[in-house]
Amino acid sequence: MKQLHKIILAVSIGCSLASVGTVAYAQQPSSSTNQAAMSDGEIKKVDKDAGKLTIKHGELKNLGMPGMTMVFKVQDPAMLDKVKSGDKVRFVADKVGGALTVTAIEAAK
Ligand SMILES: [Cu+2]
Repeated sequence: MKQLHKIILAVSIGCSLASVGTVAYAQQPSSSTNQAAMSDGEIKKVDKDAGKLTIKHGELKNLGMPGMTMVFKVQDPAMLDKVKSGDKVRFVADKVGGALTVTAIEAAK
């Protein structure tokens, strides 16, 4: 169990580094493949007990989903501390183990 925790920590550090790269890209006017994967959304609810976010999202092209308000799991519980209800965000959602999961999230500018 402790081993698993270490792996999760390592993965989330990797994610943080990846999002730093994304922020650097965001300052350039031209789009990149990195940017294309991110979708716009607005946080409607943060459920720390369940590890879930309710997001009003725009089209999710990678999932073939139109805009709607729905609940997502988060890949990393630390994401729940980064956002609050009403925040405008850019995020990446993907199917992880059959569940729609936020795999990256950042504040929208
Ligand atoms: Cu949806």
